[in-house]
Amino acid sequence: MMTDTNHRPMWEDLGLDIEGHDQLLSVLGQAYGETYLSQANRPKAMGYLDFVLSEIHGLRIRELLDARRAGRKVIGTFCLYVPEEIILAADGVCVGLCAGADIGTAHAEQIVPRNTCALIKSFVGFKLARLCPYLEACDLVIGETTCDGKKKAYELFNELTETFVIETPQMKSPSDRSLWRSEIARLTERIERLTGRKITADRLRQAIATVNAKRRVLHRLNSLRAADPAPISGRDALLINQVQFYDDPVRFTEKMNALCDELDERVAGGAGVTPPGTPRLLISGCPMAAPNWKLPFLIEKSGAVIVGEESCVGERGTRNLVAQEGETREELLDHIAERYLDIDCACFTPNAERLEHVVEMARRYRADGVIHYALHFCTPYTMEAHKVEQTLDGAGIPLLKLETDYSMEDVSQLETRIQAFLEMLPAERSRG
Ligand code: BJ8
Repeated sequence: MMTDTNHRPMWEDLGLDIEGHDQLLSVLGQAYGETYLSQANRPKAMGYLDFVLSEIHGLRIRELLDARRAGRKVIGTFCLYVPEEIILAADGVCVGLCAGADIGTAHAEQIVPRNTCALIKSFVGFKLARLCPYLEACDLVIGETTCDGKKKAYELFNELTETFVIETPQMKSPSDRSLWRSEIARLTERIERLTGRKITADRLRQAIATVNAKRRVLHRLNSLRAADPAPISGRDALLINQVQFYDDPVRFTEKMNALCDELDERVAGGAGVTPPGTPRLLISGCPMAAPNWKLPFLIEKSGAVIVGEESCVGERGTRNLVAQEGETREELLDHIAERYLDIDCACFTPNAERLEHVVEMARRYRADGVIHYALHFCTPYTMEAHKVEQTLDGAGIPLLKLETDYSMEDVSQLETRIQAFLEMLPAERSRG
């Protein structure tokens, strides 16, 4: 898996460290086998995801390079606040860059402090170690001033690859909204300059429709997961949410609709991926960027099923649609700005919407409990965990707070805590 030697000349042309990259692919292949291919009773349509993963550094990279040869630009992003619609409207290709492996950590720690979250170390490490073909295929990276770690890391990152940073506010007052709207205009202008394409109202409308369709299919998937028994594992749902960041959006939507057709049948027939009565959990917290599958694997291996993700790689990222009505490009950009500022990331203060969403999601997915997941040294999410705890406590929903990173050192400790949490969940579960 993932070792097709035909791709080697392409990786060499991209300047990858071939030996290190071979190692990465072999670690990934092994982790994928253990986490994904070992699952029983997977939906058949997950075969598409298996194929995508088997070509994660192969065919998709080839597509990106073909797009570049055809005159299109490839633009990398690291955060939900960067509107994909603006990139698509300029005929660009948007790639959500992964930051979920610790293979480049030693490189990263040469320029960022050790007490930086694993996600930041991961993207810095990938670049320094020349291991990510997506990064190397990008014409431009867009950063954002969300948390302090990211915004300072982008200053260093810009010395390695051109990084255009937009300012995300920290609050949502009228003056923050107008700052944000002007940043959307500045981003639009930068992308037009890079691509040489004018972003018209028609192109923007089409791009909005494309990304909304992708979000809608993920809403469809989410609502199917509310069924008991759940028709798909949390691991597979996470993979789908990860792949949506770099697959072609139209193809992805079509394939995921086919998957949902299959899940519809499962739900109608009362069939699940796990037996009825399996404890159902909601994950809430930091994003799980590919290939970070550690915690979902441990949770489901312990006998629970994950039924929802209150996460950027999950429902926080796809909850809201962009309004499609509007005659002019400026009106459509207004809608984009509004939609993106509604995202409830912990980098904002106050962030009451997120607390409401965690409770609402736990109820909608009939979760028996919530696992709050934060990366070590992530101040926004580790701090906000306390409010999540208070809120869930008030709602009578059990919570387990975990902090971890991408290393495997704490696996047995995490397993013990997850198992203890599952044991204390009420035996008679009241749902709905
Ligand atoms: S919208 S969550 S993707 S900023 S884990 S780097 S917050 S120290 S990733 Fe994020 Fe956008 Fe918000 Fe989502 Fe900083 Fe925390 Fe690290 Fe984080």
